[in-house]
Amino acid sequence: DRHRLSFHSRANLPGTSPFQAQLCSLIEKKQSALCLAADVDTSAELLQVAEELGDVIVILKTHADAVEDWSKETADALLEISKRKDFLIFEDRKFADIGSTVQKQYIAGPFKIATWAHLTTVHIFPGPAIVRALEEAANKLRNAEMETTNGPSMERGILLLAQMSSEGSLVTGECTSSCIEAARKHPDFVTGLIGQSNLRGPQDNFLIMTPGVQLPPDGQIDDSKMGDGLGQQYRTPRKVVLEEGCDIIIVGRGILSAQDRVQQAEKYRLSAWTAYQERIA
Ligand code: 6AU
Repeated sequence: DRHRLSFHSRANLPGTSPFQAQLCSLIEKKQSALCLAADVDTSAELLQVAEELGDVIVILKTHADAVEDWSKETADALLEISKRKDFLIFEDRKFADIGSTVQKQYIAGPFKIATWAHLTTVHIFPGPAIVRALEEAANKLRNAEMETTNGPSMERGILLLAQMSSEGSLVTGECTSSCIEAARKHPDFVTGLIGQSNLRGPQDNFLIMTPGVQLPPDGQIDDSKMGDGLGQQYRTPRKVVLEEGCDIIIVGRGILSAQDRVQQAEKYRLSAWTAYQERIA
């Protein structure tokens, strides 16, 4: 099964898309399968955590619509840091509308997500056309970039929400299997799934990215009852990477609420990396 293969081997498998391969290689290079959920309130804080933690992570996840002073300058500055520190930007937009509407929300509006985000999240419940619509929009943008500049400005892909970390989630069953089906049908655009377990079949190359991850407080081993009181449920990096076979951990408050964020991010990076090495050994 592919979750026993190294990211390096997976990058070189025949069915792996160029973007998936790039991400796998970046993970190997930085020895990090850590995505930071940069859930902060202002642009200044966002750019500060990007500078601070950029070396330790492979992906920085944003909620642009929760940043009170988001602007084009924020996006430009974040892109500059992402190039310098070598990480991808992931806007966690959770698109969930008809194709024509999500095209506009992706390309235009106040955020112009497609112009600065390498990855964004998408719900499958409006039906599979949502994937086709966003892929078409991304391709159009890519073609326009090819015509006006020397080449495309960035790789673009989506992550389908196949399972959620929150208690009582209805993203299960048919939703989960439709996401897997869409990922197989659009291997160049569906970079991965947001999930809580290894949803790959033996031939699948998409990545599994997993939120709801936290290390238990010092001295405490039992992680079975960790949550935030608002539905979020947490499991440890070791559990999701080694036991569940997930690829990338997504961590927000576990890192952001620490006194020393760099040291804490390093703890999460190492914990996930050690579990990954054990998994492929
Ligand atoms: O580590 P936390 O709990 O502080 O933050 C988790 C982050 C948040 C959520 O919006 C997001 O992960 N998230 C998602 C994503 C990434 O789409 C899906 C999910 O099922 N659960 C979840 O928490 O920014």
